[in-house]
Amino acid sequence: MRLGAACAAAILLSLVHSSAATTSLEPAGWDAGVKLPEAVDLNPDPHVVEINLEAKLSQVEVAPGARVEAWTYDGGIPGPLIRARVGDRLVVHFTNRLPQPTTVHWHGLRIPIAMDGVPGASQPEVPPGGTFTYDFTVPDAGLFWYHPHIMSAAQVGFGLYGALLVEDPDEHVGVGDELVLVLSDIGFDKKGVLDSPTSGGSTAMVFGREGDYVLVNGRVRPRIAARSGARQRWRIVNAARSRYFQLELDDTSFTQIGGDGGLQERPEQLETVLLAPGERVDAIVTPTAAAGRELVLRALLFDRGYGSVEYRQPEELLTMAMSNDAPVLQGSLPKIHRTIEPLAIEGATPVSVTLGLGQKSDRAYEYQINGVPFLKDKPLHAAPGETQVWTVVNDTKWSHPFHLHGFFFQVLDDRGHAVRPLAWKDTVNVPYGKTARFAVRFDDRPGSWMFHCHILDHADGGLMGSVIVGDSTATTHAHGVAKFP
Ligand SMILES: [Cu+2]
Repeated sequence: MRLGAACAAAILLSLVHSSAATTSLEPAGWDAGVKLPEAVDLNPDPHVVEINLEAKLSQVEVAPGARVEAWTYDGGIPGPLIRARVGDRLVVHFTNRLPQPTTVHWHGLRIPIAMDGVPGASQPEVPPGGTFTYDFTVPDAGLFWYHPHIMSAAQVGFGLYGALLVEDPDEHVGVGDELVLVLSDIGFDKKGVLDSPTSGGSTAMVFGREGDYVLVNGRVRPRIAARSGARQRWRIVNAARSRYFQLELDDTSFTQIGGDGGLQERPEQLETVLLAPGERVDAIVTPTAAAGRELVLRALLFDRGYGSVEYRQPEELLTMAMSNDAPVLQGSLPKIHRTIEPLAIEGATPVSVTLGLGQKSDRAYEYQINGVPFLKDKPLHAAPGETQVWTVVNDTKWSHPFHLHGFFFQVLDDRGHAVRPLAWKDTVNVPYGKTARFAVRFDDRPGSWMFHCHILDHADGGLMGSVIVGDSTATTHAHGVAKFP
């Protein structure tokens, strides 16, 4: 009998937990100001997400009266939220209706090189009017994102980016209210004409161009509602071409539970969270304030080098209006834990990458890796199964978010130990004048994989290279549609 009662209690407890994890505590329509359109799954198979995606020019209003002829996926900034479950097959029928060639890169996904969206290494460019089918299995849970990998600074700056949320049904975070927040910026004039991607010339390239309109899910300072004491899970991606976001929410801390590659080892309580371009943050916030009060999410000044703090002010990103609903008193969060083993780095191959800035001519600069732009004709190499420790030295006066395609890594501290809480990353900020280290284990996905600064002006300005995994002749060219295994 006692056993039976214990069982019943356990079942009841799990019901309470699961309902807490799926039921909204927020007022109706609380997230309407930031809700992203979602891609429509055309495939009835529950394990296949099959969508159409179209890149095209479209009129977009980012603030009342502020309209721009932007470059969009499916007509909006950002593009549609693609939602899948870990292990699903994702099929994307992509059509290019832009006046330029483009591709789609799936940032952070550990997928075959033929699906990585890099012209020359993965697939041919998709010309205007052309199509390409991306078809792969999503191997990891987390928030990822998609964007072009041709003239990236221009095309991303014009509005081409969207979020891909890969959910894990077995993940028990215990929060039913969730936002996906895509942070970005865009620049255009009073006539709604986009800023030239080369405005400001070489000097602007060296800094990294930022747009005047700072956007949350494509809008200038949108509003959401919130109920005091109710938890919200924020899945955030920085999709800006250059801008950093150091976030602070009035009177509210962040419980960061994950980042680029899904949940981290354990939660971490933070007053601010930093997202360099390309990075993601998964955090729980619990605003507690009187009805009618407005809490502001702002980007604090963040020093990423000369020009980033001088004559600038913090930027207000989002307003959270506290509702009249009775405050919620919630118990403690469920224990959020993910077992991540530190990569064994004894005997790992050391790899040195130095980021520098050189001068091509009197007034033209170029970024360099190990002394040459684009690591000209000198790709790095790795064998499947090989573990490498990369040391990335930033020998410039600007910070660089360093991104590796196709593989996760673990950031190491000065003594070579993995930074706690352990987390999988694909992008790490290398502050100016500083050095970052990470350990990466290459698995058996041969090909030529890019690494580059995710300030896309810097990438286009020379901070880009590749690592060839496996036999270099296995590098794929002009692949067309890859067959699903
Ligand atoms: Cu950079």
